[in-house]
Amino acid sequence: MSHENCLFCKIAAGEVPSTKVHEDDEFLAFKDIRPAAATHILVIPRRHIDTLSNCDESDAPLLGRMMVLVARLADKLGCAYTGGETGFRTVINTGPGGGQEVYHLHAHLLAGPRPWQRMG
Ligand code: DGP
Repeated sequence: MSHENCLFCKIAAGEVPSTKVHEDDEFLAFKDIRPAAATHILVIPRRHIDTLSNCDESDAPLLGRMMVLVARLADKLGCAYTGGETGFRTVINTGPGGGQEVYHLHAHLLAGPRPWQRMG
């Protein structure tokens, strides 16, 4: 998918609305429109990278900073691992076989009960 038609590029540019939880010069984090857990945030680089499989060594610093940001956001959102039963999941779906729907690199930050665990 080209940069011009990329949904997450449009979200990063503010052309498509989102519920932001963080933004800086390099990254944006916003709530997933289809939450699969009580906390479900997407962390994206502003720069268009389609998929993790197309990253190389030159992307390593960005990927490292992205993972550190995920951890800092987990702190901020109150779901960091601080002992006991606390903690969160980080998922990067890659390609159709990995369930990737949006071809702009993003990390899912998920924490808390899944919707079906909160029912009843
Ligand atoms: P993935 O399968 O890893 O490509 O996940 C893409 C996620 O993006 C999926 O959980 C739903 C979310 N999503 C799709 N469209 C939108 C949108 O317009 N806004 C927001 N906030 N999230 C979206």
